[in-house]
Amino acid sequence: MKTHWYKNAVIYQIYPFSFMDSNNDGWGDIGGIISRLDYIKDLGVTAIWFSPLYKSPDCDYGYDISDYRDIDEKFGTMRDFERLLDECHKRELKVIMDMVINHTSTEHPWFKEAVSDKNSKYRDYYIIRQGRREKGKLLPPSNWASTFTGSAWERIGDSDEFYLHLFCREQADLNWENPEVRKEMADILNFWMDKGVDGFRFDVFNMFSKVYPIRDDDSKKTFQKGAKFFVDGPRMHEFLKELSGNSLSLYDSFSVGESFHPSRENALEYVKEENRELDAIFNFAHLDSDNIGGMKFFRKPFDLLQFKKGLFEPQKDNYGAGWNTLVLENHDNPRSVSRFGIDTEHFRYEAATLLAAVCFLGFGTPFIYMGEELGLTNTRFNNIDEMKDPVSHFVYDLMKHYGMPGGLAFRFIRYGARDHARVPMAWDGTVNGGFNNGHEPWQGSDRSYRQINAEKDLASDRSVYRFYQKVIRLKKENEAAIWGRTEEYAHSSKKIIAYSREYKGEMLFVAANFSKKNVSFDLPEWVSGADLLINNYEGFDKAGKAVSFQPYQVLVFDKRFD
Ligand code: TEU
Repeated sequence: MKTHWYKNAVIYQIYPFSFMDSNNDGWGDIGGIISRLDYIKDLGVTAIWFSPLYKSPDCDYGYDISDYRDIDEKFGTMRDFERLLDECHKRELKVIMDMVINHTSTEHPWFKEAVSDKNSKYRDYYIIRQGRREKGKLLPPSNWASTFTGSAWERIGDSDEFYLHLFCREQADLNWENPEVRKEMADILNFWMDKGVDGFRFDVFNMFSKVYPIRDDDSKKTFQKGAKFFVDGPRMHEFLKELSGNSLSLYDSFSVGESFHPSRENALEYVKEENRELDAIFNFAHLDSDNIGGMKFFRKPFDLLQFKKGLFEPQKDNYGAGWNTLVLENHDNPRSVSRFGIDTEHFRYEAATLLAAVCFLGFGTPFIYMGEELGLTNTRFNNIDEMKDPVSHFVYDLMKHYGMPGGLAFRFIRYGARDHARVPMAWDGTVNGGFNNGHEPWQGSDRSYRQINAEKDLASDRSVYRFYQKVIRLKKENEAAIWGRTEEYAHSSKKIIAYSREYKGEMLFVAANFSKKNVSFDLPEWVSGADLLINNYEGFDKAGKAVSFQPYQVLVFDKRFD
């Protein structure tokens, strides 16, 4: 019986490589996570989403799985995982696992057998096609491009055949047309839910279905060659309904999908409750408001109107039909307080608290990425070799390949790199920020943990963590904050973001100045006499209905109209 617990939940994401290293080998691990569960519980969150913990050769740091039913030894054992599950549930923290089933690692036994035995049943677990010969040259089956640069096809040995990989060449796409593959996936989900896991985050779910027969993409304008043949494919809704029917709907589970450039129509269809596909999906449109065309490395001046459109559109579309998610950071994005044109140096606390209130009091379930609750900033990497993410290196090499000087290419990469989210967590000012007892971490950081860390923040009277506790408590206890319809105000303002949440005669009003200068904004009539619940400054300057908002000031009011 589904209780829809996620509708009144706040979810915390852990990237296990970088959270806490309990055996001092430089890699975060399950023992380390267990040692910090009270820190997470005290924040007030309801559930933890763990990025992949499964066996993986780490070409894409866990998002290339070689065994879906086992834990990678660097994180611990299956026994350790069961202890983690137990410790979480003891603290009434639900556990959400990351499920990467658009592709497997090429180290997965299925793939190894698929490419070594033409008659193996596993050959049809992947998308393997004959190459084309043009002027004697062997070309890939189609002109589809990988998301991580280059062709999406990799030749199998010296044969004329290729396998499809929409990400790294070490991540081979699964053939979801094959009912055996779909059954394998349902069985894997049930394996973990039988253990007590409460839900899943599905990696790039809307790429499962491809258009066949496979052919070239002749579109002139596309963000990725072939996308029209593998994004929101023709059998997506059928596959999700089947997966839900054979697994998710059999448990009180929660399912959230990471979508890859979904159409607005499909984004709604995936989450419509009557469709029984997914409970929610991630929408990232607002996170492209400081880059060109969704390419995080190509910076542009922050556009608050684009940010607001990306934040509010899904709230309006999904209200009354499905559920929504609210996210600013994850393991694929730089730190939010270091983006969006924010003057981080002078207003890190104000901006970090503004982002939390403005984003998480919207309609939907908030997702907080580890360290966001401390207002952690981007890392000052000195050169590309200090970065571990394959995408940073792929794009850096590509820029150099097209003649861009290394220094310039590095500056582009540094702005939008995923690496910023993957440096060790800053717990205190000791060696490696308290991530471990001194062993060099798998991914180095820039020692800013000496200034910004959990210990310092919790001891401060301007604590981002404590502000998050307040916002999370309001989000979980205020009916309008949970169930309310969102109505946007100041739609065309390039400095002010404001909206109300209305539910059964209760109104919440959130207003903020998303700039580094004072801005005056008239509060709506109905706000007069409302209770002020949140203010990230001491007091506020009001004359009549006009409030002079200080840089990155956010105010949250509540009013009951009985
Ligand atoms: O991300 C999919 C995705 O779209 C991002 O990779 C995005 O393209 C990337 O950040 C480009 O900068 C998911 C996972 O979240 C990501 O960590 C994996 O690398 C990817 O899928 C492949 O599994």
